[in-house]
Amino acid sequence: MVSTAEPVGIELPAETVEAPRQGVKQAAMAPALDTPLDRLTTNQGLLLSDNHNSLKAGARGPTLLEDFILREKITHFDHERIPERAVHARGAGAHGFFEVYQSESAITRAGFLCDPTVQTPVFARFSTVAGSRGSADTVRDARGFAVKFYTPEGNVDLVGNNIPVFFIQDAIKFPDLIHAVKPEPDSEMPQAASAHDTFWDFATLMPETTHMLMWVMSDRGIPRSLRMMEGFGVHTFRFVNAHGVSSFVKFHWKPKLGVHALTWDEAQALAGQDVDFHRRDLWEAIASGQFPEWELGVQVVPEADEHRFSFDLLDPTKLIPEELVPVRRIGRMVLNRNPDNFFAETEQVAFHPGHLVPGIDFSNDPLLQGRLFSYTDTQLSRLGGANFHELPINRGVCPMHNFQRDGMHRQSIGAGRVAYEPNTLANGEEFRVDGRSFDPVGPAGFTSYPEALEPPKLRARSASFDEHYAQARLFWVSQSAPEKDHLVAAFQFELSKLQTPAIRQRMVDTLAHVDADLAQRVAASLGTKPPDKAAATAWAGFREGPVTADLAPSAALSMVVEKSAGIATRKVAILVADGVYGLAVQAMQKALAAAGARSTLVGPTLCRVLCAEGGHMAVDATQDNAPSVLFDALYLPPMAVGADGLAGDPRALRNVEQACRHGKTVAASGDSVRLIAAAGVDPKRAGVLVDAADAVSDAFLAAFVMAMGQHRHWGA
Ligand code: HDE
Repeated sequence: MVSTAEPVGIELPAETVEAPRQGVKQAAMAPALDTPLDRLTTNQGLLLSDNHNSLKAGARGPTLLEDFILREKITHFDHERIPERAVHARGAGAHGFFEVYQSESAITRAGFLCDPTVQTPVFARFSTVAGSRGSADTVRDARGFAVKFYTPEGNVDLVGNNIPVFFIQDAIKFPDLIHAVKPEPDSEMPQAASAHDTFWDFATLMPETTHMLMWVMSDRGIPRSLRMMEGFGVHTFRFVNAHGVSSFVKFHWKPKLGVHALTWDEAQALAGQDVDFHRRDLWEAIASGQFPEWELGVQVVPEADEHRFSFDLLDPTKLIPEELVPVRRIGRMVLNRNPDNFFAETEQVAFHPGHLVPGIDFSNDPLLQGRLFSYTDTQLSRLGGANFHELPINRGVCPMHNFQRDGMHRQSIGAGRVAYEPNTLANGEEFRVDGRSFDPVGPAGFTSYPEALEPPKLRARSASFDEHYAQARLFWVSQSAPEKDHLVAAFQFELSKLQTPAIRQRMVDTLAHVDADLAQRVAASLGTKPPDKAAATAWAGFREGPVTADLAPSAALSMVVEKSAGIATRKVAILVADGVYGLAVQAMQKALAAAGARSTLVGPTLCRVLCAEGGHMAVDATQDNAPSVLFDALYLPPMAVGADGLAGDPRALRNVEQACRHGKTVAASGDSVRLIAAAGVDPKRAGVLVDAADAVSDAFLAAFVMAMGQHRHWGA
């Protein structure tokens, strides 16, 4: 296995890539002038003598049209923006690598899944769905989880989400879904939020959305970190091995740091306190060498078992419970390099579920089939033409050759007179195999899986897609009590924002099909009539199907941490002020660093604080610019008795109260213990650790680390 000590990124082909016969070259990027970085030039390379003043008729006179330097600079600026993605506009990306643990040749002939000695470069992009490019990271939404593998056989894109199912079953409903969730067209409100009438109007009229609604309203809709999300390919794909044997496959990404969420209150505060919360978290983790890691898992279903489930494998509103088909972890992805340029890489990267290599193929999932059209099409308007595959971030690492030519922003220079096939002129001699002038490469080439079809042509949906509630119920019964509370609160919040009471009623009636208790709890604060299952059946009757037997609760669907996932990369605020015991602070910092966590000294101001032992301590942030929502835990170190400490600082009290309300670990030592009660928090509350001693003991430090590893403490 190749060592991972050094960061591995994409090695883009810098020089000419010679095609087999007809010479296609990457454009030779004229390195004519090696301009030193301390000089400026125009885009044509003309050295500038002044970059501060435009050309004028007299120092106080009008600017001259002649000023081609001003015009070039401003014209370029005027055209800096490209259309943002229609969905998933807000995102963050990173480079890294993928490696398979052992050859998976028994199930697929995809080269990058068959050779454990190879590290495949990847670029991953995570995103929200509904918000525009500048919207907040922490809104309630599904998250995109897209990975581009640069393999020697061609690029493979796994374009998934952090939720294993989707809202709709057929691609033809996608524009409706997105128009419903996006800001309403007259007012362009609300931004990056599903809590408005049009979304719930659509959702309640489309009962197939119910399962995904459960996931989005759960804590999965507000991840703690992009590094702490699962990823899912959602659709059923196909693997095909070298013998042509096909099996169905669902893809999973399992994060090494576990799956964790924010609280809704925290998520809303963060949308103001740090709109870039997730992007910054990913960037800082990679920059500090704490590389995020996921394992790639697969659920493989032999073709013969296609119909053995109570749901249809082709229905993207259903998952395969891990209890029925275990997830086998086959490799790992490490993200170890931040982009050099957000626009060139994260913004211009173009994913497409149809980017694949021999050994991977599609199922007939009607949502997936529609996506196979959409992704190239969208790049044409977003990236301005048909040559987006030549942008450095999209270029493959394998040779590429065909006779497509020209178009906007073409970069490769196709030499020679031949741009058609068959031909006899490309090589100066006749070259023909089976009447073609290219080598069809036999089994090495991609061939679609020859699935037998007997299709009447019709617009219809399979009756096997008709059941919409059993897996929504499975999700509900698989949640822990606090997760259920959060889910109920999320439905209540979203539905309370609606202006049309009838939509609210439709949703609680729909929830009655999922679980009576859930529906009643959601309805309780909304002033609706009691949930009425029959009413939902009446208006949703056109899609009502048989309700299958309940599935057993699935532990994999809950995010509750049963054993400590460790605290690596977690952030702790240590609140300091004049009179702090510096030795206690140092002991805590050391213990946190040993566990891989990061600490920030938060002071009343940015001025250094006086230590009880004498001397000073520098601070990193202030009570104003670093509120508790930016951290996973708080520590209140001991203060010299008589020092004002933090007890008189309302900001510190607010941070303590907020951190406890958000279920975080809060510890206090010595005189600072009184802050807990002063903040209105019961010192016996779960997750609160107090120790009257001025010196922190090893046992106290260990207890703090252990408590943080639980992520949250929901007890009172
Ligand atoms: Fe997408 N989707 N999508 N989608 N999607 C796009 O492509 C689309 C769907 C997903 O970081 C767009 O390049 C249709 C499911 C991700 O760049 C667009 C349908 C899943 C990303 C598009 C779906 C996804 C996109 C917008 C229904 C989870 C961001 C920009 C038939 C499995 C990729 C772009 C990135 C992006 C269309 C449904 C995931 C418009 C028509 C299901 C992660 O082409």
